[in-house]
Amino acid sequence: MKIRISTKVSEAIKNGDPVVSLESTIISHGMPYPQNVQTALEVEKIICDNGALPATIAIIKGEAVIGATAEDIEYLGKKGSGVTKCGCRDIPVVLARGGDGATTVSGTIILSKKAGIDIFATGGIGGVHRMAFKTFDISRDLKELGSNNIAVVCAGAKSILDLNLTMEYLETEGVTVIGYQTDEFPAFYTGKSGIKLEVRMDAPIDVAQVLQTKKEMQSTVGTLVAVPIPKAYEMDATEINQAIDAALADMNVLGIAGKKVTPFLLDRVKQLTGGKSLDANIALVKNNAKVAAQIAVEYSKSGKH
Ligand code: PSU
Ligand code: MN
Repeated sequence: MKIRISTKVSEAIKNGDPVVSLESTIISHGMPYPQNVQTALEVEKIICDNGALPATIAIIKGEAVIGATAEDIEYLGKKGSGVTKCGCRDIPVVLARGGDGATTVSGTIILSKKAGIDIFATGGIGGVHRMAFKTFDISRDLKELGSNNIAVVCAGAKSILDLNLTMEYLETEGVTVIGYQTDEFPAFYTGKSGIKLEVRMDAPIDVAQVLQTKKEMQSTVGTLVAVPIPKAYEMDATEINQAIDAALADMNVLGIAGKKVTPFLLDRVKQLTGGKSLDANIALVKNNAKVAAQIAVEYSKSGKH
């Protein structure tokens, strides 16, 4: 297996300095070019401005990259869905073939842990799909969160999924779910899902203490830090839910299945909301990056005591 860890990132990991990893499917399959590249670079800058080091993760020409360069990000963003969407099962195939891959949440968790990174920021995680009792469509993201001690900072999950079943699955997997400055599991485009959370934390240091405790326990299970989209960017719940229902109906008519489901729904929702969902998406990813960097700074301090 070929792996390229940027010098800065490997130094920071060795020293226990704050590092935040980032996924790349959001670049290739989650947003259109050039907003995808622009957002990815801005997100990295936000992490730096908040005192941590970003490490975007991807596979480029058969090499697992931990800490993609600006050129790598431009390359992935331009190729878009021409890059293989890499979850857990796809990584070895793309590496062995010398191909290009964009890592999903599950893929990014695996490569983050391989490099020794404990905190990862993204937009939304995959989950249990609606009608999963018939389709069996449950994202690998949940299994990977359940088997790696990593903190994933996200804006909850989209209601293209069944959020109640997703929460049940996270409980089965033993994933600690923390509402960051919220009592409710956020629904990505909106802060509210109606699903109450047991654990709420309001400061980065409180989350960092949980992560430090899990490290000391040698836990092998992940943590989900759910951060609501900033109020100013929240979408109208009725509008977004109508778009999601229409996208799901289109998916059923077209018979979309397997790994194409999530990218199809994301793209359809974007079309149906006239691009409004993209603005919300960009705003929440940036906010998650900031929160993840702040948590990483506190986590690093607690590790050096
Ligand atoms: N949800 C989003 N945006 C995304 C994804 C999910 O709101 O970009 C991407 C992430 O990379 C996630 C993946 O890990 O889709 C989940 O795909 P699947 O449902 O096929 O497991
Ligand atoms: Mn799936």
